[in-house]
Amino acid sequence: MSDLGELIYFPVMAKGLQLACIAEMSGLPWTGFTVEDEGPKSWGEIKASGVAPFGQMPLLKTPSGLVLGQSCAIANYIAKMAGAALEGESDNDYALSQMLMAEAEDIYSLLGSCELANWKTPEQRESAAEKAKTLFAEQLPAHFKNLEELASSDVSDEGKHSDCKFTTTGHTAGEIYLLGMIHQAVLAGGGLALNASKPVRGGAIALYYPRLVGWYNTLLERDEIQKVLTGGSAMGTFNQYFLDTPSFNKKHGIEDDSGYGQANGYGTVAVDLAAEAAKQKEVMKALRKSQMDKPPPVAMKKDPKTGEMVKFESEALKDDLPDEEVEEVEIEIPVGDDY
Ligand SMILES: N[C@@H](CCC(=O)N[C@@H](CS)C(=O)NCC(=O)O)C(=O)O
Repeated sequence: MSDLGELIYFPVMAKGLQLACIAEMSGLPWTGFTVEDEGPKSWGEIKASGVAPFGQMPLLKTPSGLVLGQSCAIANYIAKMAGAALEGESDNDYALSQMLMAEAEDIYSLLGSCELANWKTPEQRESAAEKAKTLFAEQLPAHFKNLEELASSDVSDEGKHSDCKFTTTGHTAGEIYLLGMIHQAVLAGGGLALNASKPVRGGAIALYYPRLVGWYNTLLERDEIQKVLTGGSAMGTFNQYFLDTPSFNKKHGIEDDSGYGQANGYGTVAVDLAAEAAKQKEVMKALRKSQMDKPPPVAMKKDPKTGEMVKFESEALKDDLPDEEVEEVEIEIPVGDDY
């Protein structure tokens, strides 16, 4: 069984979590460590030694003596060593895995652009607060929507999704890489967006992204992934890198939570449709109310003496205007299922 080598990174999830998960899922032996503050295992000394090809981590020192930089290259090298277990069972699996790895990098860039890292100051975070709101309310849901459409599942008669995955196996290197990034987005406040639900016929509630959520939960629960997340892998504990607002506020002694991280799960375009539907519903409600609060100008009433129904005309509501021509207009209200 070939050895993968030694993985080195900072003690934060950022670009390390995914690689440790992929290494663990390879089933191959590997070692690793997260850098220390001082000494030969510190980033200062490693960087100064010049071994890092781009002066950055993560790094993988392979058994042949090669030092690899760049996360995607490391992920793909590990996948090649593991074969079908991480590259999938077909060329299509391999291609999808590559596509999902690139998609995961895009999600990481989005997270990185919103000043959510654990070392940012409250001022830096505040300066990107609007950007972060857009990320959680619109950009992430748009990514989730695209991913949902790429995923497959078995659906039961009751509409329950099982065997949710993107490739034949559901755990190619690209899928594991994506899992790591989505998990970091969830920890930073994206859980609401990922688990967003909508009312459906029959009073039930359905997830917006059932296949994506099914795949995410299944993979997340795997022993290998849990081992990494609970600090049991060769890399030890990975601290959360992108912080959710409550954790950030706690860290900085800030009391108020601005409500950031709220998401509706519709995605960019559908937000407008949803707002439109809500507006139309309000208009209809107001119209109905204004009609029902008034007695009709003409109605039938029971004559107390004869007991017969007679026409009753309200003097107060009578006017001298000619009758209006009523045009039949059909109001179309968008329904959630089409979003
Ligand atoms: N494209 C690279 C980016 C690596 C990177 O940005 N590494 C950062 C930490 S996440 C780093 O090593 N920073 C320390 C430094 O530049 O000295 C990858 O995906 O591996």
